[in-house]
Amino acid sequence: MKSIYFITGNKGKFSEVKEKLKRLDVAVIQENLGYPEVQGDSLEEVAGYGVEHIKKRFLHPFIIEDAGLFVDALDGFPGVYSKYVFFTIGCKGILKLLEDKKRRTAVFRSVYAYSEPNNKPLFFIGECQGIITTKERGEGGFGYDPIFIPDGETKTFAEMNTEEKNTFSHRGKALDKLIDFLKEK
Ligand code: ITT
Repeated sequence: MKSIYFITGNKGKFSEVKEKLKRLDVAVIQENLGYPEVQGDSLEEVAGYGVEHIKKRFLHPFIIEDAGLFVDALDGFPGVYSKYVFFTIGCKGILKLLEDKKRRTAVFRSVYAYSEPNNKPLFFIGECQGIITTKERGEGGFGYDPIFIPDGETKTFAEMNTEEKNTFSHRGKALDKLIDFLKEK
């Protein structure tokens, strides 16, 4: 069985990836090495810096992922700042910022970077459009899941199980592209 390292400190992300890769003959191993998340203009830029940093210390093929929530009425905020904003103002803070806003559309974006020694990283991108709720709903998932409903659904991501969330989510879509690539390898 092939194995791949996923460098992440986020358990929620890791379970989603494990769930998805279990159908493929690939074992995914979590490594919480930590890497600096530089403040870039795009998720690709942030992931690209992460890859260069990890490559110097880790000599196996690996993946990292950078994700964020981009809210239209807030001009794309929190976007590349999603982690910091989550740990400071959280879901409640985002709801507060949107209190008087009719426009509640948002998009989750996910970028995977696949890296192997001596090669440039490859990027796989996924998006999920949806709306921001007016209240937090659901106990599952992580991060902004309790305030996000994907288009065409009534449940928030936090009200879905991992498999269900993966069928809609930005991470699930980006991961499908990564899986297609890994199958060919
Ligand atoms: P890494 O160790 O993999 O970098 P992280 O927690 O730092 O994990 P990111 O920087 O990629 O994750 O994501 C930024 C934040 O965006 C994250 O802390 C969550 O609050 C939020 N987020 C990302 N993906 C999400 C998802 O699928 N559902 C809800 N919130 C999400």
